[in-house]
Amino acid sequence: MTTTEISSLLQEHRRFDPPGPFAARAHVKSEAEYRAMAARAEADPDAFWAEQARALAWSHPWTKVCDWDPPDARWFVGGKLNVAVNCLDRHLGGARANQAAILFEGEPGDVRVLTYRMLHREVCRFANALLSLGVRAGDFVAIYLPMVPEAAIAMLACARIGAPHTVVFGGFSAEALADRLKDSRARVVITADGGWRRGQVVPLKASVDRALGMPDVDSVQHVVVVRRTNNEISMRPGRDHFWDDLVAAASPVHEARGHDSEHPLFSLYTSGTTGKPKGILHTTGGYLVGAAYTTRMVFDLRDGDVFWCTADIGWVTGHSYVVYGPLASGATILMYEGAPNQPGPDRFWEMVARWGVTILYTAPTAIRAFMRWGDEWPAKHDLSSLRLLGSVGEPINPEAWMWYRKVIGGDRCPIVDTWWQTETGSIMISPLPGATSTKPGSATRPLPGIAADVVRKDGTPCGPDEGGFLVVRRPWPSMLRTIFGDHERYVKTYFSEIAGCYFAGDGARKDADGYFWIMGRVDDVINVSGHRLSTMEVESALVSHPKVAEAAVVGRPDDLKGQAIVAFVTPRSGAAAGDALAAELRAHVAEQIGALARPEEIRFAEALPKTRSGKIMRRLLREVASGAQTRGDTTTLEDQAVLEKLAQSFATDE
Ligand code: 7RM
Repeated sequence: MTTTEISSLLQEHRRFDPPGPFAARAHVKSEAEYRAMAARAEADPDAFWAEQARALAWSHPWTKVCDWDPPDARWFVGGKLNVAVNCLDRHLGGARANQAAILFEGEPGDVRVLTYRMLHREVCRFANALLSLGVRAGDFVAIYLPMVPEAAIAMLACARIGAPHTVVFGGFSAEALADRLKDSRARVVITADGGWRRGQVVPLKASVDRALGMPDVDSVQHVVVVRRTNNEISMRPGRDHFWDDLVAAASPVHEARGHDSEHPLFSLYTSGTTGKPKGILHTTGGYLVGAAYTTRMVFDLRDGDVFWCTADIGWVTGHSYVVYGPLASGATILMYEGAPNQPGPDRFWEMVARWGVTILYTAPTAIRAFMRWGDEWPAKHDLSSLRLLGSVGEPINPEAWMWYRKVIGGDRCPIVDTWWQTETGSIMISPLPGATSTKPGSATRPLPGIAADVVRKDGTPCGPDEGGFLVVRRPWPSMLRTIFGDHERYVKTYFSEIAGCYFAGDGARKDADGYFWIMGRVDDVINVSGHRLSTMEVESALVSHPKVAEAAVVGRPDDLKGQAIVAFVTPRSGAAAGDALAAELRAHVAEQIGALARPEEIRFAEALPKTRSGKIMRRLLREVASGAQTRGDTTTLEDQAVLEKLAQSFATDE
């Protein structure tokens, strides 16, 4: 955020109270109720979390709520439960059995509806199919699928048999997939022939084939292929199987057993400050307690809701609020495969009206795109089914917040701006829609049970409006347990910066009302359209190109994406800087990581500015990238004089 943006946030005084009719029916109905609940959680966290955990079905009771041996936590110790049973079997007893669990719409407009009973059968069949491939509890399974029902079915089937999944976003490249397969040592990959995106086929199976041919990708024994786009693919006999064939041969009956509360449920890779993405590991009991509790509280779920979280299952938001949280709560979810502007900019609004969506949860970057496309698109559709709106992934600017409230929510729906992370597993800071009065741009206050705070480097609390580090003082059930295969990095990244606290990597301030204003990352992580990327990751991709000698990547503020990637590149001698090389490098990054990491702008420089100790001066480059911006021209050769001058002005404090 720029200084002007921060000062405009400091002047944000608008407040919106929960609408009366909404509050009257809500789970938490008033500020007083919120305060009482938060105080109860604060006074006896174990009792509070035990109460939340009792909302789930356990096959064996826990003996201890939380075993906290900083920085290692175990939750509901000794307890056993099955996540798929909680999301499915538990709902089959009464009327919910025939209620829709998944409403699916593909990008081309094809529709499928699965009731809880149908979803349960599909999950049992696929669980048996995985067993028939030799998958056992503890084996990792990679999922590389478009947003189709099979994605949720595969996740739940893995959970059912205790095989942790690692979902890889379908927009990631073969190289990125290979890295994740190597690190997780997945035995099976579940993919599709392709997925639909803006009318084009995303050739997923071809990427899997390439990934499996890369050095050291040697753990995968089977590939399961969902037929989706019917494009031509190659199938290797013995290794590759069609989903349909496996499932046709599998029984729809599967007796699930409870898994230990601390049994790994999934790992999900996310960017940190180094080039190598880290596998964030979540476990069974605590994660599901967190996902279910927050879904109920933050989205105020009730019977009849149609919940649409627009995130892809490749991100943690898709894990917690497309699949696990809503299904554990017996909700009806809407799942959409494609782009928000295919075939037109009103695709979302047309779907909200047609499916009768009551809760919409999306990202600021999408909201800003809708704003730009114009009010006429939502205006064409009846959005009166909506009763609650949510935002996640990056700070939402007050202007977008106000637009969302007025144009989409008809000034009637509360907005929940939810702050959380892959690492936290579930929402941490958010309004309770029936209780919290909201301020545009603020995620408001921590949920009951969450001990979030803003502190100085020495761990002492910041005063009102004093910027500091966002931390969490006490463990919470859905916290990550480790970075897969690198516990030392877990300790160092999250529990070493600020003594005695979990450090989130974000800067924030609390205002005089105790409301949190998240200011963004304080590390080298950038947030592009709500997607986390590390500058190092993009730099490693750039320097792996033969024509690049050195590269430095920074984020610059972007009206639409939040941040845009700007790369400063020094070409190797003999390589000509220019549009052709820039295009080649952008394509190279897309191939190495995925299209979302493709730099918006590449600037060539004869040399990069460095400190005496040889560190690239990123802070300086950030200034250059956001200041001396030449629109449309992506390949400016940096003026060395400008860099040197700036370098001098920074040299003292970098
Ligand atoms: C859920 C998710 C996490 C990072 C986090 C923040 C930023 C997320 C908000 C937000 C301001 C929000 N997981 N972030 N939500 N910043 N307000 N409501 O996004 O692991 O992919 O990213 O995203 O910087 O640290 S994530």
